[in-house]
Amino acid sequence: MSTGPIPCFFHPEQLDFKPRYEWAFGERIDHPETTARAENILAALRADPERFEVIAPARVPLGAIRQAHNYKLVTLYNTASLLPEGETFYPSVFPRESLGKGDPTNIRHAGAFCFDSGTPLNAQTWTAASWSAACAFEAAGAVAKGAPLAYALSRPPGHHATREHFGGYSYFNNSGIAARRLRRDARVAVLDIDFHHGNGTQSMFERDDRVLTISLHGDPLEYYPFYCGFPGETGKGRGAGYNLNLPLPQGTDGDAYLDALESHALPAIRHFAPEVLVIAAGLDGYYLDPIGGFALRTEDFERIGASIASLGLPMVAVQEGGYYTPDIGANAAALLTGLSSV
Ligand code: OKP
Ligand code: ZN
Repeated sequence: MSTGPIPCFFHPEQLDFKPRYEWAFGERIDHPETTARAENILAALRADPERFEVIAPARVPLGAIRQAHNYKLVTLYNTASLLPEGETFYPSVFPRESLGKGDPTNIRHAGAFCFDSGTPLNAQTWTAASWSAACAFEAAGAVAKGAPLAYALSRPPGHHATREHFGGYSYFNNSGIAARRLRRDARVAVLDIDFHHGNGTQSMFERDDRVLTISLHGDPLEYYPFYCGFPGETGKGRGAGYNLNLPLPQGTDGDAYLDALESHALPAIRHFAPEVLVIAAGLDGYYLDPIGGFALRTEDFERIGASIASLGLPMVAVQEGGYYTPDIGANAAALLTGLSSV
């Protein structure tokens, strides 16, 4: 499959958003979702122009966001765009008794559309999140038009965002937006290899029998998002049987990861027989990742990519997590090398 460079989508305004901190197990930490993540991946792509072509996406159509999300999220992020420069809103009250009552033109109601305290809003959130979604939408378009593989350098990430709520550093579900675009004329599988359970993507498609969702992730009893990602969540209604969760123990290394991938995830994908695959491509299973708990090495990302590529499907890889910035470029390139190896 050597048909020119891999189209890689990225827009420089994704770098305008700089979340400063979040809360982790009671401690205030520097926010792991930094601009350096995207800058370092971009540098790795640009270092190899024969293999990677970096392309700025067009704006994501609002209709594409509207299909995946309650439009109130768009209104809320546009409300946040009016925050004074340097001011950030961290939702800290999350109503459960009066869901749906939030007014998205009032920033103080942001907690009604959010499920955690690690996902701040400021004047740049909309800019970065909408370009991040645009990358995924365009990468899906490139594959729909015949590219065997396209990569969305989406940042901020997306796989925790549900139809109604943001959280987990995710504002729009980029992988879900890509899957929705492809779903119009194809059977789609979403394979989430981010260290964390893709709860947002699961919830978007759990009633859908046209989109198979699979997530391999750290045990949610120990790791974010804590309340979902268990094997018993297999889909609902007509989507029953079309969601697969594969929690793996802390310390999972490349061999154990490949074993889970090849004995459970890939057979489920083959059985579903999709026409296209979306990969929620988190790199936070890396052994040095500050918030992940697996033991994957750079070579393992290439092996994982090659294993997925053995399915022989067109693929859209959408960047999700990965927080050890010094090696994130090498890890992204390794995954893409594996994905383009068959
Ligand atoms: C995003 B992705 C709660 C602390 C939890 C959220 C982790 C989000 C990971 N305030 N931190 O890489 O899946
Ligand atoms: Zn993650």
